Amino acid sequence: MKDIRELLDIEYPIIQGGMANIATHELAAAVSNAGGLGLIATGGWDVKRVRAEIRKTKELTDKPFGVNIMLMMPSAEEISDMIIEEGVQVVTTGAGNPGIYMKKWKKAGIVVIPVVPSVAYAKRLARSGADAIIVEGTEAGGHIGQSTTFTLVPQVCDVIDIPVIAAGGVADSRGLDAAFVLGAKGVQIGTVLLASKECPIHENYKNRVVKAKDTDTVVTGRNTGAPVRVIKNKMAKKYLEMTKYGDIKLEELEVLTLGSLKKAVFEGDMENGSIMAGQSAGLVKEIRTVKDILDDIFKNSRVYKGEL
Ligand code: TUI
Repeated sequence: MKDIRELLDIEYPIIQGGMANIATHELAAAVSNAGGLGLIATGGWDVKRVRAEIRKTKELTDKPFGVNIMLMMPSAEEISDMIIEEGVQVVTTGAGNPGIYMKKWKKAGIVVIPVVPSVAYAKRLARSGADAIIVEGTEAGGHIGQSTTFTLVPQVCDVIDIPVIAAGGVADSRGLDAAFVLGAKGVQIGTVLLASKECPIHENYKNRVVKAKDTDTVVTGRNTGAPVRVIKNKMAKKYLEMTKYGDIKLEELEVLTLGSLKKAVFEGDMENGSIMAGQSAGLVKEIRTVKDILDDIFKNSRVYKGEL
């Protein structure tokens, strides 16, 4: 099986999560320049904005980077063509089935890595020609599935023969080691990067992640089919109240979710904003540079020191 560092032409087997409104060219370029795979998010953006982000990233790094396509977005199809025009080398997908785009991306030589929350989706997408699979446990921030990273990663490793990348709960070298022991060949990180100097979010958001305890996140929308993990606040309580009876439309929730995410990201509104973050927020203790975060994860890894 191909090493994902070789597959992606990167130094560390660490991929950045495609966080909507957060994973801009600044963050993507910083992660790629630090030796991981940076990603530009697309959630909430139109094709023009994503193209501009791709071009700015190319100016900031000559290392490989990718685009994460949030498949629930109306602009997903247009973006799926634009990334071919722009010569993007890697695509990760989330919140849906990328099957219909797979053929044209593969034909264009793009490395395709879907994010999935279950064994069934992992199997289906491996069969459709994915190059690797990101298996995301329910510890992750944002839109999530039900199973934990600890149980999901080995179950997926047992049934597919392409590299598995673990996501959800990884914020340090112990997380990377645990993922590798479970059979993963790489990790995706998001929450720990929220608390990075280069992350273009409001300082209040970064500080809230640093302050978070183990029990500070909550999952909204479990009963509506769109579960989203956020840090508990007034907004999360309101959201839980609104979705109590599961009779609200998914589209309405999407607008509410992305709108309130912007409040947290740009205005630093920690009461009415949606502060998406994973359970690993409890592990994040300070704001560091992206390079310090990646060096720390990789260089302290016992797997890479040959101790495990
Ligand atoms: O996509 C994510 N995380 C996200 S997306 C996001 S923005 C958002 N906007 C509005 C409402 C909700 C979220 C914030 N965080 N992670 C990857 C992920 N993919 N998690 C779960 C899935 C998933 C779900 C269903 C993947 C495939 C899938 O298949 C469904 C199908 O129909 O095939």
